[in-house]
Amino acid sequence: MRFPKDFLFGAASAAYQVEGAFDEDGKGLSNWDVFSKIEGKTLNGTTGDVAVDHYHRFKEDIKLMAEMGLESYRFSVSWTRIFPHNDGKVNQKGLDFYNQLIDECLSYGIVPFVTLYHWDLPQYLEEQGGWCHKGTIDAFLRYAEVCFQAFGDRVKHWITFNETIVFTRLGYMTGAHPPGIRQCQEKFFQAIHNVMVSHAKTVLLYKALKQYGEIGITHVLAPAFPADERESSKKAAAHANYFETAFFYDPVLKGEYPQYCLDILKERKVMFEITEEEQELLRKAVPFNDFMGLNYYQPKRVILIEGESDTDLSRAASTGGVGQVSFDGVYQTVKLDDRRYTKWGWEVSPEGFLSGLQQLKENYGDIKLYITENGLGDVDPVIEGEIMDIPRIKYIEEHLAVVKKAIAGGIHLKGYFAWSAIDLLSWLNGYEKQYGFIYVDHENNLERKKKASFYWYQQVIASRGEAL
Ligand code: BGP
Repeated sequence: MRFPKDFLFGAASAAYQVEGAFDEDGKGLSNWDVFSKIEGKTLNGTTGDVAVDHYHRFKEDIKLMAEMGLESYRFSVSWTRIFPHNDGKVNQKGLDFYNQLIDECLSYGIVPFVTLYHWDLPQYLEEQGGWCHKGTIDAFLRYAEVCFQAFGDRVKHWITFNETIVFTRLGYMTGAHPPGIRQCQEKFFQAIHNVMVSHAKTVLLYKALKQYGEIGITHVLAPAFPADERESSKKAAAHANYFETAFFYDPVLKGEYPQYCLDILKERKVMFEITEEEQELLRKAVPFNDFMGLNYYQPKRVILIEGESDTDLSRAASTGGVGQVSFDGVYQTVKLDDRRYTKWGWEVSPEGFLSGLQQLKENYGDIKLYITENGLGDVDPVIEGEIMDIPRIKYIEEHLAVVKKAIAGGIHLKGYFAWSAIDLLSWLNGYEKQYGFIYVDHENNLERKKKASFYWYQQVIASRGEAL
């Protein structure tokens, strides 16, 4: 079987991780511009000030993507290029940059798939309370509207938010991301809810503008499985699936939060504020969500924590490796002897991917899906000057085979975006953890080089995945 004609083979990036030019052409400071400069926050103090300089080299990068045969490029807009300061004024140079980027993609027939929010919040909004502050919802809406008006004639695929669970959990529970707050369940849930309201309002706004494109949100897909046969582990997995999946998917696809979670939050006195009007809004937006974006890297193998939980996470655990303790200290992820793991302790599990997709179909029906991220973070071997990222080829091959199987099994999957198009900054792991098809030489003026996976993906796209 070949992948259907209208299936998009893509690759992704995010503004802070690739662009650099953090203070050029009128750009304001984001929370990440500020946070990454606080000692000890990122690996060896790495920042995205220059990143891989995509801001200046996007033409070269898009040309390479076109050569690879990429059908769609998922990138995000940096909010502070558009609204640099807290004065409501739009920065024309910021719009110009994205207009050029979009036009460059289109000149090669590459479909731009645009994320509005991939974690770089304007610092002035962070200082006012960030996602816990209702004012951020209005600011986001205004920003989204300006993007729709400026780019919507050419951009027909929009993602509102990337991985709400990650930036809120790391922002308010583990403190590993801005605003660096630890163990604050009230703020964590309030922030999630405010993001869900922003998403619903943005979807309704987009539909009211009648631009006839599609809009959705990207969530993490990380199905939880009991790590062993114990009843307590089964309970842990069920609890994890409620709080890490249903709590995020339900408000978008059902218009309400799972009652199981609400009861627990009320009992623990960490219930967030939700008005009647907001509740209504979530419900109203449900039928207007055109798709769900899914970022899949790994499943979770969980056990219940007995006794006191150690919530002081190691860097590996706080960046997704095994050993993560849940936000409420009820369960934790564990490493299993018979599984494969990456150098960063992320499990490699195409089977988990397939079960996750099947569970989604069972719980939410026949929704349109895009895999908006999937890939292998590795230290790529360089052999005689060639970047031989064979483990990445294997990883993507196995996961694309799952996508094919899922489509054959009736799952409505319309595209796959590998993370990432080009090597880029890993939020907390610096430039060491590579994901791209295109290598960036940090020792040599950020020169670009095609990896083995580049030629492999080129072949996959050209043959529409026939051999997978
Ligand atoms: C996702 C993010 C991406 C990317 C990826 C890999 O959660 O949406 O922006 O960073 O994970 O993560 P990491 O760089 O930590 O390996």
